[in-house]
Order: sequence, then C-alpha cells, then structure tokens
Amino acid sequence: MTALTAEQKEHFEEYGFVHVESVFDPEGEIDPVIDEYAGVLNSLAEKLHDEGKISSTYPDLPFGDRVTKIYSESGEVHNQYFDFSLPQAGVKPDTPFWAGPAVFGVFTAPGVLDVVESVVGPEVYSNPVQHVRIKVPESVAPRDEQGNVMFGATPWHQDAGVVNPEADDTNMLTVWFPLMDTDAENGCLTVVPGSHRGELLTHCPGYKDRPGLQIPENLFNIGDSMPVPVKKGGALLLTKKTVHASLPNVSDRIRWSFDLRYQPTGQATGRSVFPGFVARSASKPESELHDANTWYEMWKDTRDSLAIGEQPTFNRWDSNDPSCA
Ligand SMILES: O=C(O)CCC(=O)C(=O)O
Ligand SMILES: [Fe+2]
Repeated sequence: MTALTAEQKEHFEEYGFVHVESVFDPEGEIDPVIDEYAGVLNSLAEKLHDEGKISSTYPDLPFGDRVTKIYSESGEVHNQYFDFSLPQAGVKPDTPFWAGPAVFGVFTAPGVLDVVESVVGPEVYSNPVQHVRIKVPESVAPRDEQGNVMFGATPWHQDAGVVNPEADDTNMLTVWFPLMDTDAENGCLTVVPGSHRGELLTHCPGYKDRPGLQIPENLFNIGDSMPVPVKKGGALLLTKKTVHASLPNVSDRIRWSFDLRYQPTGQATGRSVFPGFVARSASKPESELHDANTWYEMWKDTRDSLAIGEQPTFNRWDSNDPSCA
C-alpha cells in the first residue's frame, strides 16, 4: 500500500493540498488511457469530417496536435465527446460521453485508491463529479463572440461550491492528475495554501462575463497563490474548500488532465442524479465495482433518463449577491 506518508498527510491538513509524485504508473496505467482516447478522437475526427466541419481527419498527427487542429479548424471545443460525466444542463439522448475500460482502470487503480484511502478511510466511493479536461493552446483555441477563449483557464473556486449543499458535510477529496507533464506554461493548477481553513466563499455565476462560477478576487488572498506543476504519474490532492484555479495554456502543446473525486461511502455526493460507485470497501468487498461496462451502463442510463425527464441544477449561487457586483 502506497498511502500518503505522515509528512504528506500533515502538508495536506495544514495547507489544504498536497502534490504526490508517483500515484499512477505512467506506462501501465496512464498510457492505456491515452491509447483509448486516440480512438475516441479518431471517431470525432471522422464525424466532423463527414459533417464538413474539418477538411481532413488529420490521421497522422499525434493526439495533442490532432485535437488542437480539430478544435481550431472546427471553431468548437468538443470536450463533451471525451468526458466521463454529463453536462449540467441540456442533456439529450445523443449527448456524447466516454466511460471506457482504460478510464475506469485509472479510476480504480490501486495506487490512487491507496492514497485516497489515507484521506477518506477504508470505505471509498467514487463521487460522480469528475471531468477530463483537454485545453488546447490559447493562441489557436476557439473563442466565443466576446473573444474569450472557450474552455480556457478555470476561474477561482472551491470544489464545495460547485456541488449541491447536501454535500456540505461530505468529506469530498479532489484528485487532479495530468496525462502529460503540466507546468505554469501549459496551464497547471494554482492553489491558495491554507484557504481550506476558511468558510465556503461566495461563488458568482457569470462573474466578469466568464461562464461558470467564480469567487471574486477580493474574497481571498490571491497574493498567496502558487502554481503546482504536476508530471505524468503524479497527482494533486485538494480539499473541497481549497481555493484554486488553473492558469491559461500559453504553451504550444495541449494541457490534458483528469479531475476525480472520492469520499466515504454513504455520504451525499452533491449531484445525486449522477452515478457513483463503491471503489474500495474493507467491510464489504463484494460491494466494489470492478466491471467497466457496468459503469458505462450507469452513465448511459442516467443520460437516457435525464434526456426525457427534468434536469436538476447543481448551482446554489446568485449573481445578484452583493459580493458579485
Ligand atoms: O483542470 C482545471 O482546469 C480545473 C480543475 C479543477 O478545478 C478541479 O480539479 O477541481
Ligand atoms: Fe476545482
């Protein structure tokens, strides 16, 4: 078991984050995910080519250059095609998502579960608030009508702020890790050490015309923030109250990461209509999910029922809050 060392645990408790250098086996666990996504990108390329949105499928380009070329030429960000979660609104019967076996393998890799267990305890649940994020270089990224990069840097937030209040007492742990080396140039995360000791701060929807939620910069000590470069195989752990953001990708390569969340089994996930699963259980090993296809089916069933039913909101915030002015 490669649990957190006492020193890493102390750092996590003191500062609200810890960078762990070897959590995954880069070749044995991360490369199969990259290979699996190469197939997903190929299907996307063929679809967009059939639709006349790109002039070639760019079959000979490596993943990063290929996805960059495709996003740039089509003028659209197609991240939902790769994501293993559904959008927060507008789910349709054909909303794409990817919940493949190599992805499931990394969610349940022994190394990450060992690390997670040292924070959340022996009953480990995979919380369904989870994303893959592919960020192409800002210089060529698609932009919206206001000229803002689509799917660029992530604004300041706490992860507790993006789930429903029912999860306010949940011990939710964020595990962020890249599929390739990240640094300040290609847009790694930046964290505010010690910010987890404070309250849940006000998040403003659509603040300064940026989509999503953002904590206004006067509500925390932005001057204390520090970028945390993470290499392939490593991970960054965050508490649900640690204030963090990501830097813009000003490099000429993609920035590609997973952010997963785990918690003790039985606590609220904050997005109860999305499917989680028991990833590890000391008391009831038979409750653990080991079948990737079952996981895929759970997301598919969720998509199919949300597409015809009422869609919940995961947002507790009000853009008219005085702090958002
Ligand atoms: O990768 C990003 O840009 C943001 C990730 C994030 O906020 C998270 O993992 O909680
Ligand atoms: Fe986050």
